[in-house]
Amino acid sequence: MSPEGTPPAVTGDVPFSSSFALTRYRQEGYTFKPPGCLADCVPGFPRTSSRSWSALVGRRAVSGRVRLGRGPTLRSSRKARLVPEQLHVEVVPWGPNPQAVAPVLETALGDPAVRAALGEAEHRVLSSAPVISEDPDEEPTRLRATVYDYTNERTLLIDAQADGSPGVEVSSSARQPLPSGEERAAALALLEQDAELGPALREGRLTPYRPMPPLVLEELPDGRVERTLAVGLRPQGNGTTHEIVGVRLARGEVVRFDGGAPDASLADETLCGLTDAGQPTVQGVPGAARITVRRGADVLWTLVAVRPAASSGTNGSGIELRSVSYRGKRVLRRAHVPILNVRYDGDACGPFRDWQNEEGALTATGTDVAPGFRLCPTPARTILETGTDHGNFTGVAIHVEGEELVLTCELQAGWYRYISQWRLHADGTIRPRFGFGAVEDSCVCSVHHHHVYWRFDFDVAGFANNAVREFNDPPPVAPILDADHLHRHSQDRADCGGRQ
Ligand SMILES: [Cu+2]
Repeated sequence: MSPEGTPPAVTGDVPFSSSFALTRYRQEGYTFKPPGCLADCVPGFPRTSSRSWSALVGRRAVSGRVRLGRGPTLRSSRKARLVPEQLHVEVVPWGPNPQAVAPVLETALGDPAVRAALGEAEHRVLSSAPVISEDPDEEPTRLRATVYDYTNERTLLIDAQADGSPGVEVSSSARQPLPSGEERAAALALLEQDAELGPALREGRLTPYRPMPPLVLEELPDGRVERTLAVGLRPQGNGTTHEIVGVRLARGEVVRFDGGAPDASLADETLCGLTDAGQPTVQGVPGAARITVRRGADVLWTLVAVRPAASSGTNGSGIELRSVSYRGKRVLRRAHVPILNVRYDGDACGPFRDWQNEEGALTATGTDVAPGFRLCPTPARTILETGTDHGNFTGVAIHVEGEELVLTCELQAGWYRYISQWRLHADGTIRPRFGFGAVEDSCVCSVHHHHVYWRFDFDVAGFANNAVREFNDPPPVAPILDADHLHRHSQDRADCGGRQ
């Protein structure tokens, strides 16, 4: 959200702001609520206003609700009509079993093609996860291990068949993947041996934390990047100074920066943000679930939810919904947040492009129903409710609040904490929400804005007759367009690769 309360920009090929889609949506008995914010770590940061959404889609599109049909048991008395039968939620695992992924990839790593590519290079497996299919109805058939080759400063992607059948593919990339937990631990172990910083770290006078950016991407003359993990060192008094340093695992080298922090970051005396529990996070692991919401015999919602740690996109996309149907009719092919940026006023820090595939802990008590999914009788408590990012569960907490199914997950990106949440009402309303927080650091003392880009691929009652209508407020300036608010496109899904 921008601070002006304007609606989020939307990427993708979908009729997100389409009055056609919304009209159709309503005709089918659904309503769609604006994406919105739960909170923000910047005081005075406004939440999304209903006005801004009305401006986006027109007031008529969001006014009114569609009444639910009532089951026969609800007609027996006036009281029964006022108290609908409780919603029942069923969750079953979907996609590859996490326990099956590791052995398949372990075998793949021993493949001659992989051994030839790695040779004697020093390397580390950073993540192992299924490759999410573009088709939301298709279960993943490939698994991918992401390996960093420190000797040659490159990333190797090793793809194997999920069922363990032969056929390993190896490709290399100059892209720097996010550090893994094991890699961060190795960096910290190296820092503890540093002649200048080691004693203060070992004695607890400096506390390590995860800063932004997570990696320092300085290019070598040949265009490669020497992999350098950023580590924040928070002072605990006793004459220590706040600093963000770089650790080069390949050389076993610690890099100190002029001004105490790499470009685009800041390490000064002032710290803002909530307490950092420093708990382990979860990234790059499988986990998806098929969820069914019923009231009595009526099936209201069916969908597949992918945990953020397994979500699609270059940097993940939060809790990803796929194949969402309401009362037996398809509503969304996919809905997620593929892009999340942070911009500081005057570029005091950043800008940063954050990732949505690293899960932090929240507090959720209930039953583990699928890998990374916990069904709870009470709402999950995140950093926004507790004021700390300490928790007892990493994954997606599911609970029913009144007439809504609520999916909640807490995400981490450096010092940022995000809440990815979806609310699906029994009356067909979908409310995507996002929450913002941060743990102690220097950058977030400055005014900044989190920009959340939702991507909604609507397939209301199927994908036929798709159309895109874009509403701009304020209207674009002529002659770019016709200076009208409403800009129409027509789009035939079959022209975009087609799908069934
Ligand atoms: Cu913030």
